[in-house]
Amino acid sequence: MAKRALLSVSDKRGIVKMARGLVDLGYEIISTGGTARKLREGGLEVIDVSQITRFPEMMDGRVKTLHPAIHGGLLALRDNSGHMEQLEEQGIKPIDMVVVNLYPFAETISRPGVTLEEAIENIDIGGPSMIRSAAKNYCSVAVVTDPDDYDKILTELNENDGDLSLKTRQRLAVKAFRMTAEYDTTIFDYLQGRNERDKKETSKAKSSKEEADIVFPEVISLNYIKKQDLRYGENPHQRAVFYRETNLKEPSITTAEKLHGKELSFNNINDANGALELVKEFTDRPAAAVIKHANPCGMAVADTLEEAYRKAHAGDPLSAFGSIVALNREVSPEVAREIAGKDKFVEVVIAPDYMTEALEILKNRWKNVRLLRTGDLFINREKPGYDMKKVTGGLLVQERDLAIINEDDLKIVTEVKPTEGQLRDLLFAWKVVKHVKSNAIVMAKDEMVVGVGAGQMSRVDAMIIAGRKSEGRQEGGVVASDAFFPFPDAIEEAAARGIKAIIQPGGSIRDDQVIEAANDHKIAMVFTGRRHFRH
Ligand code: 93A
Repeated sequence: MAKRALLSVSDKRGIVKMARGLVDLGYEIISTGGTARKLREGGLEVIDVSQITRFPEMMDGRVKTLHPAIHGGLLALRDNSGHMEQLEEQGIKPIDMVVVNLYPFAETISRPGVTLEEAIENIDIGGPSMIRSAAKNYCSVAVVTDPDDYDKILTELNENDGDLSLKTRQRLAVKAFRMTAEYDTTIFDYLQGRNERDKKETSKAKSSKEEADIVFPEVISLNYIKKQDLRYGENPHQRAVFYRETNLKEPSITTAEKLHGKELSFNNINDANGALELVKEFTDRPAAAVIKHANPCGMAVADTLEEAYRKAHAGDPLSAFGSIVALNREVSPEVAREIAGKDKFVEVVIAPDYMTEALEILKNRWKNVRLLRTGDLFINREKPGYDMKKVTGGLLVQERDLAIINEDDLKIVTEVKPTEGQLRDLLFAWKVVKHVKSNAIVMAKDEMVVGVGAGQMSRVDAMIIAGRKSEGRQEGGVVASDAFFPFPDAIEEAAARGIKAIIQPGGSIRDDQVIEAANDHKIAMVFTGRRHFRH
């Protein structure tokens, strides 16, 4: 009996050549309206789906292939005599291959001004159904969903007497299920986003301070798709893979495009993520972050990106060797020259974009440096997604820490008030300290980080380390502490270093002693009422 292939494609690229290849191998071709027309124009003989189903294509094509004559032919187990007898009884012939791609939903919704009706009409039902039927029965049926695979498939069919190996069919099935999962996720995202918009339009507009809606599902299911294999994990003896979250619509380390350099490692990705998330916090000024082991060792904002990077590097030049650099503006040749300076070594640069000459400078300086482009940076505060932390046998899930404060949220608790320059530096340091592992202390001066104490088990140690890092440069500067001071000892340390203002959440039972120590040393202190642990 001749083999049968069902071809039904919206993207008609390469379909005539594919069909001709199948016909040459002795396949009969079954096809839907537009695809059949295209194939006939290409001079091929085609059986219409309506001949198989004995039903016309109905309701503007909404129902064309949704029929037992199609799905029976796809789903019947060839080695199950019961299944095969039932096919015979109903006069259904097996279908050995489907070549299907879907209504272009993603393209449709990305068109400006698209209506809900247009979007809904582009939700493909029959296509995914055939793809899933064929993929479920991959032991006997081949499912081809990607026009880029046609040539490879034809080659294998020709080498193999018109058959594909079981391994190939399985690979195609996996690809197919991945594709339909992504397709449905796009629909889900779009409709959910619309529902949220509709809700907002009918109710009062939300103030920017109000938090985004967040749903914690009862069961966490497939929202991650494999992006790439990694050479290894945090250490060479750990195997590892990088997954992409399908729901997040925001520039991130997962959407960044690699323009140059070696493969990204597990640690590169983690560090570049930390660097990028930090500079994303600063939209109104050019900002540069220098990251080592997921903690900032340098960070600055300035009037120009070049100046911001220069200050960020100067924050801790020793630690900056082998760092990951993130920038929140396009990289100019001047900035590239500054990054590529003598005695410097950078592992990764991540930025919204690069001027051509800037790219050349960095590529020529280091053959292996990874250069990543993100496009314009923003934080999607409406749909920020989750933050997750793996524990053995479980998963902790929380909202992302996107809290922001401004001057009005601060409570001055000391006799001395911060000056305007100190206030600016306090708010700057507060944004940075959120991105430092706890216990965290950031010393800053003139919108530049001069010392960081990260990941300490006691706050006073974090202060001592930040002080040592900023030796001689912190005089007259400010301190940010990610959580309250349990004792006044860290204030004494800050005072000994010439610190003039401190920002911290407050809320310790010894706040009065802490404030008293600040008053004694003429240090201005402000409370934020909110802490930023990060572990
Ligand atoms: O509207 S549908 O969901 N109903 C169906 O029964 C059906 N069968 C195939 N869409 C359906 N298709 C899709 O039509 C395929 O997935 C393919 O994208 C498209 C091909 O239509 P045509 O051959 O008429 O261009």
